Amino acid sequence: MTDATSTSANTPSSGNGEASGRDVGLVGLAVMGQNLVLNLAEHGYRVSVYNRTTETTDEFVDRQPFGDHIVGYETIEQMVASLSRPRRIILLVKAGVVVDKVIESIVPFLDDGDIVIDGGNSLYTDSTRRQTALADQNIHFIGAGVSGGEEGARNGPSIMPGGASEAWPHVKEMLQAISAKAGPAEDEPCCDWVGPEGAGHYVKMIHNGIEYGDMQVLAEAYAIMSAQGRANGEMAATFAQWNDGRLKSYLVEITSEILAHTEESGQSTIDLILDAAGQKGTGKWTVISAMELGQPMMLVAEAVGARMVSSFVETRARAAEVLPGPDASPALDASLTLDDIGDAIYAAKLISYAQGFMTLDAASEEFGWSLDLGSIAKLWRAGCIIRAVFLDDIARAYAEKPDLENLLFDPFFADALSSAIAGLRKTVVAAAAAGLAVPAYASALTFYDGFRTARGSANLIQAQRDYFGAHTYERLDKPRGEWFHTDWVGSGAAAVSGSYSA
Ligand code: 2AM
Repeated sequence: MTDATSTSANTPSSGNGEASGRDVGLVGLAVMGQNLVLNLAEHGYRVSVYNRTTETTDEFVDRQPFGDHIVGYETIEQMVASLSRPRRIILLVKAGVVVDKVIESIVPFLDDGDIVIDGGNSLYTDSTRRQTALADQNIHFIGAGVSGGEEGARNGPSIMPGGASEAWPHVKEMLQAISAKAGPAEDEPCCDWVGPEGAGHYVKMIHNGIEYGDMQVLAEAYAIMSAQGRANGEMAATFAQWNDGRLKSYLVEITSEILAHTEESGQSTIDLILDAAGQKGTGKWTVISAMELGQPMMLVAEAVGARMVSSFVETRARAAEVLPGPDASPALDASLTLDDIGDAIYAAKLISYAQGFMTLDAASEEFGWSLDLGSIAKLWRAGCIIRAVFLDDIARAYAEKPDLENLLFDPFFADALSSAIAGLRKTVVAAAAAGLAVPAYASALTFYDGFRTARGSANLIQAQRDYFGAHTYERLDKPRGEWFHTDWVGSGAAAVSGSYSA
């Protein structure tokens, strides 16, 4: 790399004009882009911005309060030329082919060692591909997951950068400056290097999958409490109370506010919203990846599935007419307390995070990324949608034992789960008896019971596979790794007819 000045562009420039070059470029002035630019400018960075539609650039630059800390350019070439080297250019454009198009349009104006940071919601495999392709041209590519929505982008998101590690020293200070801060003194940046290739976007994808799960877990608590006849105000108060304890989190907090919100007429807004959930695909991507890695991220899978079922609005209305079941409201076990439901939320969440971290661990192994699971938990403590006190405990668990086999084996979580699991079980039983769908809770409980079963029923699956497909099986009375086939029909079910290597 021919590089370049130094890492000085990493710190905000002192404002001595264009001669020294501007600190950072940003392409894509939709909501996330605009807010990230304002955040950068507020931290003293001089940002050069470009948007395909120039009117958007002009309107934004005219309106913003940071003067020449934010300058708009009509062409990519001008924007690139305004930057000090190594140039740092953040892309916040629509995920998919647009990212490739924008990269193509920028690269001719870049020099060796310049840095392109994709802060959009790209699929991690695309980021891996882009990093490899740009490395061939001596351009450093960083795929950075950014979570926190509009508000996070403006005031401090969680940032999960991965890709060309050579570029990290040149962007570290800037990205950490604009990120959310966590920890007792709120001075620990929720931004740290995640790993090579598409690791940053992978971790962001898992974050989003977990977010689907957390949302479904809360929606099921709402469904149960509604079926128990509790008023929205009471539920709002309950969520607010939960937000004072171990469940303290952004999603619990906003759920309380949503349930308390009323229209001018006095009617609850929540009661007027169609019960059909949208999705943009990151939950589905998470589940696909987990499946590919052999990891049962089933709570998130149920959350994705529940959104799909919710979208069948007309079909559900017809099914409600013809498919019988208990009448949920009176049948729901009146003895199911708010504490039981709080336990169900906590236990289900814990199991979901354990599944998520199992997937991260497997991805780290499969892709050779050496992910630091404790550091990832730390990145999610503030700024992002799943931020919660809970993540401090996960970070602590991995800090104490970096090679922790499973989050559920951490003594704090094992203890917490053993006291909350009874509430989850009671909740699932009550909901099932009442005919109320609680896919996330039921899935969490089933995983828990399966995971803690030392001798399960898969011996029958193996026998069936061997019966119809001669797939062979291992035996309890022989060492692992020796494979046997039985001639089930011919010489009797007990006969072992051979041993095979795996
Ligand atoms: P626009 O304002 O010109 O539509 C999110 O959609 C961001 O991606 C917007 O800033 C949008 O620019 C940008 N974008 C979408 N498609 C694009 C394309 N084909 N080329 C460049 N930018 C694009």
